[in-house]
Amino acid sequence: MWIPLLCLVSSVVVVSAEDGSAAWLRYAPVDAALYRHLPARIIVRGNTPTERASAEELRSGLSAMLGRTMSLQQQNSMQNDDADAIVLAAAPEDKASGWNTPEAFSIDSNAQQNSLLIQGSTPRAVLYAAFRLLEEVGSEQPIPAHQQQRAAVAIRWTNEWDNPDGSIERGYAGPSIFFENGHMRKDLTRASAYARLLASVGINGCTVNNVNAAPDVLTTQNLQEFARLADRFRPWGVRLSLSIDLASPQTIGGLPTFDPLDARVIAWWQQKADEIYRIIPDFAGFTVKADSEGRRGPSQYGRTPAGAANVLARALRPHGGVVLYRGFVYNHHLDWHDLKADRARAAVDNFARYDGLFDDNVIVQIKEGPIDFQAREPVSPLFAALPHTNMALELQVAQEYTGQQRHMVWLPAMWKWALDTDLRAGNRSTPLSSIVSGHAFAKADGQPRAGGFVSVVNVGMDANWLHHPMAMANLYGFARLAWNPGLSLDEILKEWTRLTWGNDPVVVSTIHAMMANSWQTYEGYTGPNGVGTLTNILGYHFGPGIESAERNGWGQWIRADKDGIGMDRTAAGTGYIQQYPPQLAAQYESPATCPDELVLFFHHLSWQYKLHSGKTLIQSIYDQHYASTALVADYERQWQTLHGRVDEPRYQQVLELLRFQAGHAVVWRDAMNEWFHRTSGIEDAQGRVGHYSGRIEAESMISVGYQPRDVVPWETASGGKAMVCLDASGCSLATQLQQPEGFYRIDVAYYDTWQGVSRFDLRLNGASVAIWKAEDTLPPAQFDPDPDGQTAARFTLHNLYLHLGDRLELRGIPDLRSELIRGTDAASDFREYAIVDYVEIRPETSLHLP
Ligand code: GCW
Repeated sequence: MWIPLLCLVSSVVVVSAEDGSAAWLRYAPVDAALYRHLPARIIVRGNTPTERASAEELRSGLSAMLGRTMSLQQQNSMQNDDADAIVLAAAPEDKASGWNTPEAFSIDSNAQQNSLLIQGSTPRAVLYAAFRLLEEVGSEQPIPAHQQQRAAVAIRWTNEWDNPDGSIERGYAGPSIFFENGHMRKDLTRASAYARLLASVGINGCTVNNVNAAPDVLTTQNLQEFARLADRFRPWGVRLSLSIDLASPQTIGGLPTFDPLDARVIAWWQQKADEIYRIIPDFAGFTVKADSEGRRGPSQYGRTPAGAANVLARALRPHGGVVLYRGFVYNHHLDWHDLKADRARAAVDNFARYDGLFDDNVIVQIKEGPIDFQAREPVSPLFAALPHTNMALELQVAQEYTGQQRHMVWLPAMWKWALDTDLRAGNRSTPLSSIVSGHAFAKADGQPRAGGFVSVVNVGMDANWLHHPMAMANLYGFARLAWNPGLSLDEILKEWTRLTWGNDPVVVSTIHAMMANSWQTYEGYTGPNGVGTLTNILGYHFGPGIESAERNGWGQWIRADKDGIGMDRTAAGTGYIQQYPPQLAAQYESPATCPDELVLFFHHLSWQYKLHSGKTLIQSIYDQHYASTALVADYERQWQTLHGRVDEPRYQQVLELLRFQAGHAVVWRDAMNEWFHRTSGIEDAQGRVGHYSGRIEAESMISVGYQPRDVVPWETASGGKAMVCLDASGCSLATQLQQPEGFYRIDVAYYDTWQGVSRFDLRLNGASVAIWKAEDTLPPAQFDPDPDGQTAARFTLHNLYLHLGDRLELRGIPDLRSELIRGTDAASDFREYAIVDYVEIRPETSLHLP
């Protein structure tokens, strides 16, 4: 089966090496004949930095893709020399209303003159039109004779959770592109490149610092540093915004209070806003996290979110600025014993009563689910509870609970599912998309409310921005949905693929097949039936760590015991379901009408509960884990069919990540199934859980030097134990093959902890067959010194020919050097002990490409 494929691959043109930094702006050559009528001359009427950037982008992009030289001229409208030209013309921006006027553009061709007229409602809109044209050419799509587009909402922002020291909260792709050692980076080249990337998909605002804002963000000195960044953003139409600490009037203003309604505090905010606009004239506004996760807020003075937000909003209003006030306000010291306590209730409980009290330039920014970016959650009921308030949807491109840019997960599938959810507010059709675009609850004058789309992105210094090349599809998809939530997922994914990986139809269809259902697949091995991502919620949020959800104040409880699992959020339980409009509440209230994929979010069910699928809950959990890990295992094979069709460095990078994901998915599968099995006491009807063919626990191998160690939590090691080596010269584990002669695949489950670099040597009858290092370049994205669900890794060797009685030996050489902890000044005690969990020897089912 593989042979003809190899022949096919060899006939493909050689593709040049890339590092992913160009993302979807590669401007690779296209079939130029498709665009032979496109004029070679570009005329730009205006002279703002943004219009100049639009014209230059068009010139360089078209020249590169079409392989011909495009000329560029700046002309005023009087010259009227449009024949044989692409003409860019923008209306000036109205600063006062600009923040709430979605950009619009048109692209019209005039066959007689052979011209293309691009008109934008603002310079920024012209830029979007230019990028649109480039995307059409780049993806070899026809250029329509006439097209008109208008953004669904005016607020299309990213939030970057970057800290002044250069670290990024929940950042998985290297340090900040903005900050270093408490200051703005000297070299802001990457920041400019990022703004261009954002502009290319219509993002017009960027909050550049962590919502857990440093207290001194707003000092004059810092504002001057931010001004340098705003200068970099400006040509690309990206307005800079800042996360602020509501206590600033006290911490940096020297006032005795930060009570938002205190006259001195009000005056302080006004003066601060005036100062900001003197330094950054196009400043976009503030993002506010208050009274949440230990951050101080208005509740300290008995004031409301509306009271605090309006003080800020009034200070910003004369300058055209806005306040994005986050709805993520909850108590993380809840009492686990209280069956009525429920974190999911917090948003509605804390905000609904203030509906209508927020000023016009305040937007309440609400995460899509009531908890926190889990693998799946229902849509937050707060969206239906604020009909007289501007609302923005907060999503997370950063894959905090969804694989941290080490697992391939196409998140727009989740977002689209949320956007299409009809909340039935007022017993009428109100899909989430209509709410966040401001149409569902129009203002008294019939005009749509201000709406918005915001995503936490957390790009870093990794050349390709997000570490996993496929993660960039999430940034692209977020932006495209923010521009037009009506776009189809297929359209978005295929367009991203064409621009990122090329127009080869095999590439486009293969990547589509791999990614389209990857969210549901990830959900299948990490958090079934709406229970939440069963990760270590007290730490990394990456690998399995099921019971970390229970018995603490954070309220991500799953309430599992031998009888069943799930939070009871019905009227008899926490009452959360009643926060939804009546029709949706009625649907969710009974397990009989609640969709299977959400049922554990709302209900406490027995393990033997029969789902709509006809399976018992427990069997469905087992089955979903096996089915989804099998799908992940197949990604590698699918990707290998593209070898030679995409450039080698990016090919290899994705291949390695997919291999890691396949192994880590098995870690998840076994941890989850073992835990559910032990907790429920119910056998897997198919006999898989607890019975792993060919698996030999490290602790039962013939050991020289290795010693057993308990792993915490137990389910993250097979049998709850692993073997560690404390001998600098190395240790070994051996076994003799009990199976008949043939081709085998060998999987070694080991732990790759940060810092050290352990080495492994797999030997057959004394001769080395594979050598590898545990060098933590893949998992985890964050520091973890222990063997657990975050550091569990896997090495696979295919096609090893073995005979009965062969001796297989694994040598592990630990790293006992004491080093500095990466990125800190602390000396490391966290050496790496070449830790091994098990070895699996299974017959090879099909021959594998090397
Ligand atoms: O998801 C949680 C994260 C925190 C984050 C918080 C928030 C910035 O674990 O790291 O803090 O949400 O959204 O404010």
